[in-house]
Amino acid sequence: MKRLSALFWSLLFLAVPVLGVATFAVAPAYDIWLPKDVSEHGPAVDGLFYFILWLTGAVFIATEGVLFWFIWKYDESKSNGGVKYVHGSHTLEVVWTIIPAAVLLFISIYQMNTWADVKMRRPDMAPTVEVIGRQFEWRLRYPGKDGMLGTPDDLHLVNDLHLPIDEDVLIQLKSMDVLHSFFLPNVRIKQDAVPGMKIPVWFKAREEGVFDIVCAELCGWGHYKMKGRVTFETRESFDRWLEQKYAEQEATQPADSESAAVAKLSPASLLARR
Ligand SMILES: [Cu+2]
Repeated sequence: MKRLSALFWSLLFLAVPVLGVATFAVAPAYDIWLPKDVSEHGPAVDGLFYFILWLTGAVFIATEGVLFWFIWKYDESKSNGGVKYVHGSHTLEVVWTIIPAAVLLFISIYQMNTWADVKMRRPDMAPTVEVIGRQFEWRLRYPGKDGMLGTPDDLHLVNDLHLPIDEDVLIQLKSMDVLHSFFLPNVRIKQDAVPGMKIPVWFKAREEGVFDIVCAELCGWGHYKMKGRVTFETRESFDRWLEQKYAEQEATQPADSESAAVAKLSPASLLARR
């Protein structure tokens, strides 16, 4: 009976690494693995992800294997008498403190270049578009004909982001209310939108397509529906699209240019345009 119980518990613990590894192995076949990447820096980010996954995976399998082996080998039925208590091993503790510390130090140095590319080496250019998180939508503002944000000729849109491929794009990210997280899984971009801050986000998309914009921060009751869409397209069709949206917006403006400017700035007109 005791032998049976040892068998049960050791196999149960062995099932954790076996099923865990199996899940990872079949995930790509069921299309629940990383989403398609179409960005320039994506391979570097994915490379880091896989490196850390393999490293932690190996440690996970080793520790789970040891756990299984100890439960299997040292079960009570095979015990010959009392338990011997030991005080611990100073050497062992030093070793298993220094090894993880060294590994963490290595990872922090190894990832620095990728981090700098994604978060520090900002391209020297004016923002392509301003993205404003708001419960529960993504508001977009493109600079108008004057190429400057914050002027009366800005183009206002909601949830329908378009960006050109094969060139750097710079997004100015803001939040109108609470913390949101601007997540573009297909270009490996995730950045918190923080109230009161203008945060630059940049990347280069390399393929055309329509992908999701997701909010990755639980931002309120409607968080689940805070979904937009990003369309990556060639420069020519991006310019054509901008032109068309601009004309659509102009068509809905009052004829008088001064009242048009005022209307664009008032919150009531922003709401009306939704
Ligand atoms: Cu949100």
